[in-house]
Amino acid sequence: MNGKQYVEKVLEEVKKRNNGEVEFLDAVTEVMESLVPVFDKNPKFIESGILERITEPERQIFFRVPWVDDNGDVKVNRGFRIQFNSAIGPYKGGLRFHPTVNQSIVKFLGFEQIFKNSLTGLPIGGGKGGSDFDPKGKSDNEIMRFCQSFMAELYKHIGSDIDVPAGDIGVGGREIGYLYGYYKKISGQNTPGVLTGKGLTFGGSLIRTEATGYGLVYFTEEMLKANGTSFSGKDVVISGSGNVAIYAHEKATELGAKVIAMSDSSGYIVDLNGINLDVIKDLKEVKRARIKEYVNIVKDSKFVEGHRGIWEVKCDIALPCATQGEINKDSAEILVKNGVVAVSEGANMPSSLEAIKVFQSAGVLFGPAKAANAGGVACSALEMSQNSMRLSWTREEVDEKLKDIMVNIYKNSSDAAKEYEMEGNILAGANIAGFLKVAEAMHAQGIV
Ligand code: NDP
Ligand code: 2IT
Repeated sequence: MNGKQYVEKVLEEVKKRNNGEVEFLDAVTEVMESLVPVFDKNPKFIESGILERITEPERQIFFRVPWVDDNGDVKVNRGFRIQFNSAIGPYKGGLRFHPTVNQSIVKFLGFEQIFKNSLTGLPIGGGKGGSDFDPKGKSDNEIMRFCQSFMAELYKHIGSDIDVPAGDIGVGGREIGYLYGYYKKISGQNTPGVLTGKGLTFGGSLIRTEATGYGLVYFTEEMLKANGTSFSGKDVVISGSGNVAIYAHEKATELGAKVIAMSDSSGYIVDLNGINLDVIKDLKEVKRARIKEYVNIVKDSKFVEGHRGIWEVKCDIALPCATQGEINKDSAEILVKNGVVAVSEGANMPSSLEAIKVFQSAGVLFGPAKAANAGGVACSALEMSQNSMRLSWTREEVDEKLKDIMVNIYKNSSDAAKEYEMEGNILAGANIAGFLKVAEAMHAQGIV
């Protein structure tokens, strides 16, 4: 069986077994299509059934999360943790609290995480979790009670050498604090390495908050440099206005770019003078307000309802940092028509498979999520190292390590693309480089 036949055969089985899980199947298809030449060159991976095994989670945990709201009403949400692959280290990946969370979403995120974590060069396996709980409009006490109920089940399955969750959409420093406090109480263990993204007073790492956004910009700058350009003087559009978007704005601005549009799920703002990040931080990090309030504070800015329209704002660089599926084929065509030079993904799977094809055939530089947004989990792994050593590195030390990791991810992805005769295709290169390390580890460990 050659590489193409093997990939087609396994893809067929995966589609049958995971029927209807659109996001998961998209993520698997994207990775597997890049791997055909890898199997032609390494038939041993076919013999040891790497694809059949890597596409099936090692363990999936679904659980009830009951909690009581401020009115005394009982609410029930569903909790998920997918322990996808432990070949190169403990399961590692975030928790997402958002009403859209379901089995397919958690599985696509966990699957992506396997390759992303491998690309960081650090010893972390792939996992992901979350709940269909909606944190919007909830009081701090409701958030705390929910986090405690969620952890009351999750704690049985995690540990600093087993599975190490962190944040994602709807889970930030506040939630990680509540989750950690309750873990400690019911497990009786003070092992900070069980969660990352912790507060700085109880084992958190400097730069973890900034890491995904900063890392995205470090990676993208490297991609731009390799193509004779840079962020300097560029107009940038960033979707979202959460953790990733805010720190992508901060670093892109530091490198001389101007961020002219940002969004939340209600709509987007445009400020051609450059969006004032202090205002955004105050609205989003402190007040947990909606982005449309920006226009009441900063004159000459505008708000447009609906989040998809943001891609109609003419820009040189687009950084999707909100959620999956936010750039479809039509949006991609508009970006290309308006002369976009680079699209680099802060969110996980923000571009549809069709949108990616539009960028690639137009020669747009494309930074795929699993490479471009790996800075967050990389810094989480640095947090785990500091926790193990019971030491903390300075801001400068962590930032330097983060930058090196992102530069290496670009280099390894670019080199792998070249080696497999797809020069310039960073998507294929990232899939191949991420896969090879995990596949070697799985092969060496036998059929488990
Ligand atoms: P946050 O919860 O901090 O922010 C999410 C942002 O995206 C908000 O502005 C939110 O708007 C917007 N958003 C969420 N869902 C939708 C939707 N369905 N339509 C439009 N806008 C939406 O999350 P993060 O910044 O942490 O995560 C953003 C993306 O980055 C996700 O894809 C995540 O998986 C990915 N990521 C995060 C990492 C991390 O370390 N945090 C690491 C790597 C990737 P609203 O407030 O209106 O919901
Ligand atoms: O998608 C991601 O990489 C994250 N949400 C970060 C995971 C982590 O463990 O820091």
